[in-house]
Amino acid sequence: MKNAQIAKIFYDIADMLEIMGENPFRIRAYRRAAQNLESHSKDLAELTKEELLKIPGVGADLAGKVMEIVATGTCKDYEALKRRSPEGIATLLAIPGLGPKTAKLIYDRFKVHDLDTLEKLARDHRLKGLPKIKEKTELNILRGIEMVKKGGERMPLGRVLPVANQIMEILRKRAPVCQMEVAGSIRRWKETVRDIDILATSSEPEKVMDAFASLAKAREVIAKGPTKTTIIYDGIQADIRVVEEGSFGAALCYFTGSKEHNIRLRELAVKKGWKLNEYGLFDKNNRSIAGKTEEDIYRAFGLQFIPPELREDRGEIDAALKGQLPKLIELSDIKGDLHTHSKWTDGSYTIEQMAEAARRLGYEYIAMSDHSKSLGIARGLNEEKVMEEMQEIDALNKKLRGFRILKGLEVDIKSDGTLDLPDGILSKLDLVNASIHSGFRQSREQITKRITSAMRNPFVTIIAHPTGRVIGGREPYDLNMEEALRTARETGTFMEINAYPDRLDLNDQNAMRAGEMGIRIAISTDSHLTSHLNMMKYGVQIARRAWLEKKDIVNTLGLKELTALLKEKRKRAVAWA
Ligand code: DGT
Ligand code: CA
Ligand code: ZN
Repeated sequence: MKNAQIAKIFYDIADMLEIMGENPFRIRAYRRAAQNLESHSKDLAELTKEELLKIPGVGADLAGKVMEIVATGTCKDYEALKRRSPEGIATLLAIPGLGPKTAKLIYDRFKVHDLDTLEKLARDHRLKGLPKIKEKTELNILRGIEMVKKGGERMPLGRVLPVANQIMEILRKRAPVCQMEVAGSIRRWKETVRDIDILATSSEPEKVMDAFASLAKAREVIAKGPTKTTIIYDGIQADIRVVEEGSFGAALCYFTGSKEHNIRLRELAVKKGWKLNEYGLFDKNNRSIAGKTEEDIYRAFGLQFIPPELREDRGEIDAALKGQLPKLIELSDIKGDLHTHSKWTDGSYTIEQMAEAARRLGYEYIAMSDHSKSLGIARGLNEEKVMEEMQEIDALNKKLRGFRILKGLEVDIKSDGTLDLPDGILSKLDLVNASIHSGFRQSREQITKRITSAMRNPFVTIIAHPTGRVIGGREPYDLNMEEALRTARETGTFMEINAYPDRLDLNDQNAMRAGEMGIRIAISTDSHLTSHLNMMKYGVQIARRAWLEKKDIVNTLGLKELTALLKEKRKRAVAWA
């Protein structure tokens, strides 16, 4: 448990006491203790009762509560207060910018206990009549409500990562930062993220805090201290911490997480009689063993360096102890993109423009994979149009040297499980992505049957976005993944990791399972714009989180090896047809 979480309970207690009109001295005592607990330099969870009692404002009663919270995550008095408080008042108190006094006023007058009603009251200017509430207060309340509504949501990594990079770019220019890295779930490339955690070293931490708090897009400064500041930036909560140079590696390790990985590391430390925290790795005499770099820390444990993407407690520590971590695929291993769209259907660029953009990325090939006819909204292609597009590709390929446009298609797997275009056409192409764009609500049996029958077609090379999910948009359809993967293995069909940040489909866990089963994977961007080709990195990172290596990914092959591989399934098809 972090100090801030413990302090928050004390702040909450103070707020509730205030709402109930309790003794102001008691309320102030809780607030003062909360402040000192929050800003305490050591982990409260690690302190003895004697050490707790040395913290200003913490007497025997509060020290006992801290220990209770550390042990159980809460304390009895807090739970009792919550039960005694008017229902829903906690919801009001959670709104930034709405203090307990105002919350109580509003509550007493309107008996509101949900955000929507309060929002309506504020919009209709019905709060304004209350003592001390002005139009500005109403605006603050509205902004606070918006933040609460957003705050609970996890956002796609693709939305947050560019923001984190932007913040760091500005700070590197404007603030005296020395080292700086993003930590937390972003550094682990988790598909969704709650907030931005930045770590830095600096000889002038306060200047860094000032620069961070005064970023132009910092709409709200939630907390600002000498070495830690929290803001809302572009609708996203962002924290920065400045740590000592000698602790940077330890802090980076701690704040990168995951929490579960940290717990496993700490267990290793305890076994050796050491102590690991965000300040460093220490022996039993409290002498520092490591802390400056993460590499030093993992080395001290006799572990291989564990890349952040693997730190999810999925067996990485045991593997690292044995020296058996995978040699993870890297973006630079990728030699081409196998799922892209052009103006022939719903893309915005010509084939030539897409090919040029791929070439600029250093690729050897790109597959055009426009939609088939049943996808009306994408102006899907019928047989004739497919053949016309292929002629254009042939012509372009004649002009190109050292680069090849592969002839592909994204064929729709229709609701009845048949493919949208006949084998006669599919067999003329270099590769076929097959995917589902309709009938998402079918039963598990039907969906699974659709996917596996598509796999049994010898000309279907890859199943694209195999679960159909859109992060924050659409749940995956009900596919029996194990059965699909077994059929992929049996038929020699590849599975896609769709790198588009709203999809990331297969996700890391499914991709990991596919890798374990020896199924080959294509990492593709599904680009509809030339700039989308740059999304490849998100797919590669999913593959890394899935423990995949270069050999698992088909588009790490050079053009010659890839074209040979693409023919294999067709040849083998005779055997299992
Ligand atoms: P998020 O923010 O939900 O997307 O995921 P994280 O992993 O970024 O989580 P966050 O921001 O709450 O905390 C950042 C890291 O700090 C987390 O990955 C591990 C570390 N951490 C946070 N709380 C604890 C804790 O109670 N115990 C341990 N061992 N580590 C923690
Ligand atoms: Ca985080
Ligand atoms: Zn597509």
